[in-house]
This record gives sequence, structure tokens and C-alpha cells, in this order.
Amino acid sequence: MNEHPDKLCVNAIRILSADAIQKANSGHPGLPLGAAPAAYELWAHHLKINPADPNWADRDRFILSGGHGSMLLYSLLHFFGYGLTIDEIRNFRQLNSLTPGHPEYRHTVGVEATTGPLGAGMGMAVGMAIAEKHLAAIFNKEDYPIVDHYTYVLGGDGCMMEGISYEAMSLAGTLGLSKLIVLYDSNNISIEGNTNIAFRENVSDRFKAFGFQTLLVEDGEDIEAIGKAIAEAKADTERPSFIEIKTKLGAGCPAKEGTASAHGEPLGEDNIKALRENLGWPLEESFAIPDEVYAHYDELVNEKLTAEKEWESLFEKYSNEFPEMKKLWDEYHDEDIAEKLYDIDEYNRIPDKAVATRSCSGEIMNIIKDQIPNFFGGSADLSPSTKTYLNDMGDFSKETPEGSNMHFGVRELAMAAIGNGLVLHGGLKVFVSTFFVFSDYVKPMARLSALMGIPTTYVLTHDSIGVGEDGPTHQPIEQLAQLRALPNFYVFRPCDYAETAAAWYHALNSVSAPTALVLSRQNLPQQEGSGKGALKGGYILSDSEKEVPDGIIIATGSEVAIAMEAKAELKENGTDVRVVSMPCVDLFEDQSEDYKRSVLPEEVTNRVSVEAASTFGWSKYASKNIGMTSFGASAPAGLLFEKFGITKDAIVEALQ
Ligand SMILES: Cc1ncc(C[n+]2csc(CCOP(=O)(O)OP(=O)(O)O)c2C)c(N)n1
Ligand SMILES: [Mg+2]
Repeated sequence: MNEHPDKLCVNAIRILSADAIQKANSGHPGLPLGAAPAAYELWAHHLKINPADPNWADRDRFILSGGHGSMLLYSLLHFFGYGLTIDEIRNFRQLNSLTPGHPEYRHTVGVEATTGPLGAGMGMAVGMAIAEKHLAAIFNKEDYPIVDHYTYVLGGDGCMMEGISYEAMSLAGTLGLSKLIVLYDSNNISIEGNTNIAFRENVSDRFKAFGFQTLLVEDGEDIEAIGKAIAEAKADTERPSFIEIKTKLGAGCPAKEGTASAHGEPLGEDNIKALRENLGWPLEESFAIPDEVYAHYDELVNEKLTAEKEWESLFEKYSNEFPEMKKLWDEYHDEDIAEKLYDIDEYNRIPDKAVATRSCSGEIMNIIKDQIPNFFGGSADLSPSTKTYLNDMGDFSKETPEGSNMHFGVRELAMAAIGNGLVLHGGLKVFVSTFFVFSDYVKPMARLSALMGIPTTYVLTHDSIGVGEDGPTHQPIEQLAQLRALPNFYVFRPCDYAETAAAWYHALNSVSAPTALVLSRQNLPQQEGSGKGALKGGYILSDSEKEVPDGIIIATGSEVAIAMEAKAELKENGTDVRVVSMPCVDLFEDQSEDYKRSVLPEEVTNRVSVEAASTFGWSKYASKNIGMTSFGASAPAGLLFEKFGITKDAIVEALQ
């Protein structure tokens, strides 16, 4: 065989992908076949990685935003020595394999982000590029580019159609994320056929309008041209780059090339045979790869190994010359850094008056930022309302990348994806923020935080009808139930300062799950005995004097105060009840059965839940549920609680 090894190696990706999808009888061959040359060129000749140390901090990041093309990524990980064996490839899409249908973060070594919901990868890539730019500004010194890597994201027509890519890339252009490089697998086909049925704009012009350098590769088979475009993209130090690469869906497979049927179904045995013939592939047997392919990939991997070694020696010199920076680096990469929060006096300083939990959170965040230097995040244009601004920490911008306050603009969905990207990058403790009702715009990416098991923190304020005059568009109803239904996601609705501090403690000490803090706009009194109990999700805030209480009130957030008032009135009437504060139902569920029974003894059946939100879900804990069963209304908040019957009197009536 005299073929150029590059071509053979590109075709190896195609053959392996086609065979795996055929064996699984399920999957998406079109993208791996069409984008194989671009992906190969990027990985072989540009991507700075060390497969032997997949988590090396200064590696380039690669995200396959079109997650349906997962076999492309698995083929790359297989050939580039990430330990993904041929048996795993043979087990594509099977139970317990390392090759699930769409790439899953933490499941498969080398997968930088879970992708599948189209466009999400675009947002996460922007987050990674922001993290790189910020950390470079913090750590780099002259002659010491400690943080210096690119973020590459590959997406197709679907990713470009999704609104999230508009949001995220508009911000990327604004921020001048010059180390972000978008590769557009432009094949004009999606599931229903030619994209011109629904999508005719000039995507490249759009990116130009965002502030990107735009490049075109007219022939997606031409790896030299692709390489040149990538080099040009890297050379632009002012703007992010967008490379449109004209490809053919299912390239190489004569009967399928350029047709929508190449997108999402196995090619079929006959077509795979034709693919082999057409590519001049030397071996007939499925999954058989010529030795020279592996030999060439091994060479490429060997060339890559020096990069981390060089970085390590640079980092060692840097650490010697700037020991204080080395210390800071270690702090930035210390997962346990938030354990100390309760040791800080200020953290425990409870106000002596009623304060909105959003304001408690704002104060707490400004204590945290003095303890945790890598606390980073912002809001979707609402920080004066969500109280998430970190004083004196500067604003992250193109000109001031060292700033810690992000301005996401009015872009909630991208904000959440970017938040995930910031966390995935590593080195930062990340929060994002908006009004709770707009968590609906955030939710798909919050779902990805939970699925990936990463600790993105969501600060969601204006938590109920307590918003008042803004009316039902701004009053959350079903959002608590919705987020509680999300697996591996912790929703806190604290009742006062001490519970808000506990919620932040939980959020910042979490390593494998996201947290939401759902906070009030209106002032709430401080409760005696509240606080660390919240770290168990639910706890006895105020007990009955009787061994077996006459009843239990379970309340969250702003309703804890009226629960306490109701308890006092009931006591006067001779009914002695327990008040359970339940700021985080998800966390309460994690506790031992013994603990849960001790808080909610089975024999006490006279129970009422009270929460100014949908009652959905509360019947599990209490037979009577006070809450919302309709949308709210526009009026002063106090009146609304009366109108919707979320009152002390209603609680008293329910229990006596
Ligand atoms: C948010 C979202 N909507 C819908 C889908 C279902 N889906 C998967 S791939 C696809 C079409 C994507 O077209 P394109 O990006 O052009 O991929 P290609 O066919 O070129 O591989 C759709 C609609 C999805 N994965 N995510
Ligand atoms: Mg397409």
C-alpha cells in the first residue's frame, strides 16, 4: 500500500464508524464520514493533547457539538490512544459500554462535554474559552504562558440553527475570545432533507456580524486547506474564528453521500461494502484496521507527548520564580477550598432584622469571594436584582479578562451552557443567575449540569408570588416541582440568612451535582435555630413539647415564617405541633431512613405542607398541601398571599 498515511487514517475513521453503527444497527454515520478529514486534520496536526494524561490543565479542548456523530469522537479516542479499545467500539450503544449513543462526560475518557442536545456544545465551548482567557489573565507572566490553549468546537447545520449558538457566539464575538475556533460541518442536510427548507441565511455572514474571523474551506476532503484554515484561525489574536467546511454527509458511500438517509441510520452491509471499495480500503473484515494505520497514529501521538513535558518544566520554573502564584494555582485547583467557609466568623454573622434571601445571598457571596479567589460568574443582565455582583472583583471583558463578574447579556440559555463550560474547563467555582421564573430558559442546560454531574451553581431570585406587582409572567409556580424532578440536582429554597449560608456551603462543596438557590425578593425574618440543619435538606426547626407532636408543618423559604406564626397560635389553642423546615427536598431524600423518620415520624399523620408554589409533589410528605394551583396575579405581594390562601390562618385551620 503506497497511499499517503493521512488519507488511510481518515478512511480508518470512516470505516470504524460505519462498522460500529452497522453492528449496533443504530447510530448516525453521516457526520463521521463527512467530517472525518476535518477532525483528523485537527487532531493529527493541531490539537495539543496528551492522551496519557487526558486531564492535563493546559490541553486544547475539543467538543463535538453534534453529539449524534459520536462515532467520530470514539474513533478519534480509539486511534489517539485514549484507551478506548476496539471491543468498546464493537459495543457501540450497548449497555455498560464506554461508547454510549451520544458522548457522555465522565463516562468516557477524553470526552470533554456531554453533547446530544444540538447547540449545547457551542455554549459550553464558549464557557471553556472564557475560562481559558480569564485564567490566562490571572496566571500568565512574561515568558510564562502557563494557560495557553485553544477551544475547538465542531457543529453541523443543526447546531447553527439552534438559538443557543446565536446567543453564545454573539457573546464570544463581543468578548474577543480569539482562542475559540468553530468548525462548521456544512453539508446542507439535516433530518428532513435539504436545509433550505428551513434555513437559508448566510451563516458565515452571521458569524462575521458577531465579530468573528470567518474562513471557508470549499472542499471538506482537502485536509491541506483545512489545516491552513485552522492555522489562520489560530493566528488571529483579536477575534474568535469560524471555519465553514463544505462537506458531504456520508462522504465516501456512493449510494448515501449527500442524502438525508445518511444522517441517522446504519449504511447497510451492501453500502458498507461499496464504501470499502470506493475508498480503496484494503481489508474486508469488519473492524479490521491495517497495521500501518495504528503505526501512523502512534507516531502522531508520540509527537504530542512532548507538549505536556515542556509545559511541566515551564510550570516548575514558574513555580520557583513565583511561589505565590503556585500557591494561588493550587487554591484554584483545590476542590475542597470551600470547606473552610463556616470557620470564617463573618459567614456565621446573622443579621438582626428581616432581610430578603437574595440580599443575604449577595452578602454571603461577597464574603465567599474573599475566601475563594476563583469564585466566578454573573447574571443575565439582572445582577442588581439577583444581588450576584462581586464587589471590587472587576468585570470580565475583552479588555479586562482578569475580572470575575460575567455579564452574560439577556441570554439565559447560553448563560447556563457557558456556566457548564466554565466548570468543565476546570479551575473555577462558577455561578450563574437570573429570575427564578426564567429558569425555564435555563432548564435544558441545568439538565446537562445534572447529567454530567458538575457543580454549576444557579442563583434564582424572585422566587414566588412574593414578587408581587410584576404579575404572573414573573411569578414562578411550577418551577420548584420541575427542578425537584430533575435527578442529581439540588434545589434549595432557604428561609433566612443562616439557611442561605448553608445552601451556598452545599453548592460550593459539591463536586458531582449542581445546586440551585431559590431566593426571595421580599424581606424574611431570621429564624431561631435555622442553619446547618439545612445541610440535611429538611430538619426540625421548632419542635413540639410533646413526645408525639399533634401535627407537623412542613414549610420552605418564605413560608417558614408563617409556619412559625401558625405554630404559636396553635399552641395557644392547645395543639402542639412541630415545624420542619425543608429547604432542599432532594437532599432530605438522600438522608437515611432513620433520619427521615425522626423528622417526619410515621405515626404523625396530621401534617400540612406550605409553599408558595405548585403543590405538586408535596402529597408525598403531607396529606394537606397549601400552595398554588393556578397562576398568580399582579398586585402587592401581601394581598396575593391572602388571595391565594397561603396564610397563617390556613395552616392553623388545616391542623386543628
Ligand atoms: C435540541 C435538539 N433538537 C433535535 C435533535 C434531534 N436531531 C439530532 S441530529 C438532528 C439534525 C441535525 O442536522 P445536522 O446538524 O445538519 O447533522 P448532520 O445530518 O449533518 O449530521 C436533529 C434534528 C437534537 N439532537 N437536539
Ligand atoms: Mg447537516
